[in-house]
Amino acid sequence: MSRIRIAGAAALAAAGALGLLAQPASAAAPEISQIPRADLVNAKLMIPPVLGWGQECSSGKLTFTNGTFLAGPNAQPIELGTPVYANLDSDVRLETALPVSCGRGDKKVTQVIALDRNADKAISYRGMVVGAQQDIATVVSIAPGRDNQGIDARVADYVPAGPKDQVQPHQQTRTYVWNLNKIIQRGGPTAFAARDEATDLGVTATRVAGKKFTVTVTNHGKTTAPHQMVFVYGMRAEADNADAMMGCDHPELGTLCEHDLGLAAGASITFNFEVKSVPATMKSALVRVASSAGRPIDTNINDNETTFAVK
Ligand SMILES: [Ca+2]
Ligand SMILES: [Ca+2]
Repeated sequence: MSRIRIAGAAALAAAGALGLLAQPASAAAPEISQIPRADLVNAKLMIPPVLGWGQECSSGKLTFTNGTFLAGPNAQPIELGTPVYANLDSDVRLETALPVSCGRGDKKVTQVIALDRNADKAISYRGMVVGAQQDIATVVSIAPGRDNQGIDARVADYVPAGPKDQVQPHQQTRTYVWNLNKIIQRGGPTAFAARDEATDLGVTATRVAGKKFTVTVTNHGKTTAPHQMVFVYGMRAEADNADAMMGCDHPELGTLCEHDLGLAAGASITFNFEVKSVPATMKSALVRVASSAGRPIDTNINDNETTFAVK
C-alpha cells in the first residue's frame, strides 16, 4: 500500500517538475473526436443500410451490446470493428472512422462510417465513408491515409460464401477524404478489372426411387462459376445438402434453390432432392440451372435444362 502511495507521489512530483500539470489538458489528451472503442461498444449508433442486403442487415439507430447488435436469434449480427483516427473533414482534428460489419463468419460485408462528437460531447454520425457501393462488395481493412488525411481502405469485389468458396476476391487500396459535405475518393484505382463474364453450366437430373431424385450441376466453363440457381418446375421439393445449398424457396412455379459456393472449372456437385408435393397429373419435371442474377453469362444454354420422369 505504502509503495503505491510513494510511486504515485513521485510521479506527481515528476510531472510537476516537467511542467505537465501547468499545460491545458487538451494538449496531451487525444481530441474528443477520436472516440475510443470502449465508448462505442455499448453506444447507440446510426448505422446506414448495407446496399444489396435489404432487410437482412439491420440499420438505423441501433444500441450495441459489447460491440454487437442482434435483432433476433436468426438475424444477421451487426458488429463494430476497431476504430481508426484520421482527419475526415475540414478541421485539423482527427475524427473516428469505424468499420461496421453485417453477417456471420466469412460471409460478412463491412462498411466504414465516420463519427465525431458534437458540442455536448455526444457521439455524432457524420456519414458513410466507404461500403458496398459501385463495384465494391466489402471493405477488408482500413488505415489512416498519408499525413492522417482521410483513410486508406482495402476494398474487395467479392464476399466469399465460406471457406469452401473457390471464387477469390480481388482487392485494392483506395483513399477516401471528406470534401466539403461529402466523402470523395482521392487516390487508388477506381475500378476492379473485369472478371471473366463467361461460364457454361450444365445440369442432369435422375429420379432415384420413390420421392427422391438427384440433380447434378457441372461447370463446363474455363473459370470458377460463382453462385448458381437450380429451378425445379411444377413441384415442391427440398434439397438435403444443407452444407452446399442455401435453402430452397417455393415460388408458385416450383422450387428454387441456391448453391452459394463457387464451382471450379470442370467440377460437379450433386444435390439430393426429396419431393414434398407434386400435382397428380404431372408426369415429368423440368430442371433448369443458371447463374444467380444471370451473371456470368452462359455461353451454351443447350445443356442448362433437362427433364426427368416423376412417375
Ligand atoms: Ca477533422
Ligand atoms: Ca450451359
